Amino acid sequence: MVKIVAIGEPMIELNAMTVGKLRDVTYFEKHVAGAELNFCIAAKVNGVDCSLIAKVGDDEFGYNVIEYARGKGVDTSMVKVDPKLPTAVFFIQRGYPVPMRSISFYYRKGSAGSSLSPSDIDVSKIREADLVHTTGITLAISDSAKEAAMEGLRNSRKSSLDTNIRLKLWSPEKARETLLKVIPEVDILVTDPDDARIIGNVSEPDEAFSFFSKMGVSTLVYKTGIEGTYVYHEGEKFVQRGYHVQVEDPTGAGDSLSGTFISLLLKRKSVDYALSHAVASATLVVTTRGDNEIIPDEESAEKFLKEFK
Ligand code: CKP
Ligand code: MG
Repeated sequence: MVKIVAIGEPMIELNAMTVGKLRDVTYFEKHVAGAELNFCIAAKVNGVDCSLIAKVGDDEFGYNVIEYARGKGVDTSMVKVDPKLPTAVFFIQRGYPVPMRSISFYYRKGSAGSSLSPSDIDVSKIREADLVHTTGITLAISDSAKEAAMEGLRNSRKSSLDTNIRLKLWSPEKARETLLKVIPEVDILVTDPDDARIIGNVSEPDEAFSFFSKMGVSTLVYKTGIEGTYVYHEGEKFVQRGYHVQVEDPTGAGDSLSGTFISLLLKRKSVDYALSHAVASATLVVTTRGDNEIIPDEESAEKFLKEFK
């Protein structure tokens, strides 16, 4: 059975029910999110077991995260409950100032999740896994979480990283410095032109592949939005165009794309199949609030690809 271990902070998402400035929003809808948990859910929906290594607070939101993740079939046996620190929360402002875009406002400083450290990493579980996944968010939230993620990557048989640079969490310089150190540990890299510009001053897909492959990356997933997602894998280049849909909230689309693509690749599906399903998944995620509820299984993604033009 193929198995993934993901390392990162799950969070409670409070998503604005209406478009506009958060100060004017009255109603928020609660979801459970966090990049690595979203990734795990996408893997599980696609039939790949996923365990999350994380910490939450001993509070209602912490138990909400654990019960939700468990309900989605994610293995939470390595999610620890911190007796003192709170579960992190973030709010999503939608459609302002740019229509169809969202902005996240974090309440995560000093959270249980950011206190994750190498002692929370069970190296034997890491060595057993087919793949270890993390993101630039875990590298940014604290030094101890970064060390935990590094411990996971270093001991993995195979690894993937989504650069996910959040400039609210660190400066471009710090992001660049850290990611240049971490990327050489990674087999599959997921990134986009904004992040690639920060890391290597590159933006064109071929240029980005040349830059990252020199750092040891063997597979590159390069997301350029509606224009398409590129994959460079075993000497071949693949591209899947995006689909025009009504955007409600794009948050989580990247994680559903990477979780779907990587889990299907681990299941030995073809790159074309995995990539088209990944884009189908991301397309559905942007049509609704919440990061992971709408991620399609293989059969539904097939239906999407057949019927939605
Ligand atoms: O890159 P994505 O939009 O797929 O990531 C969304 C997640 O972990 C979201 O759930 C949020 O909690 C976060 O990224 C984050 O920390 O920004
Ligand atoms: Mg992303």
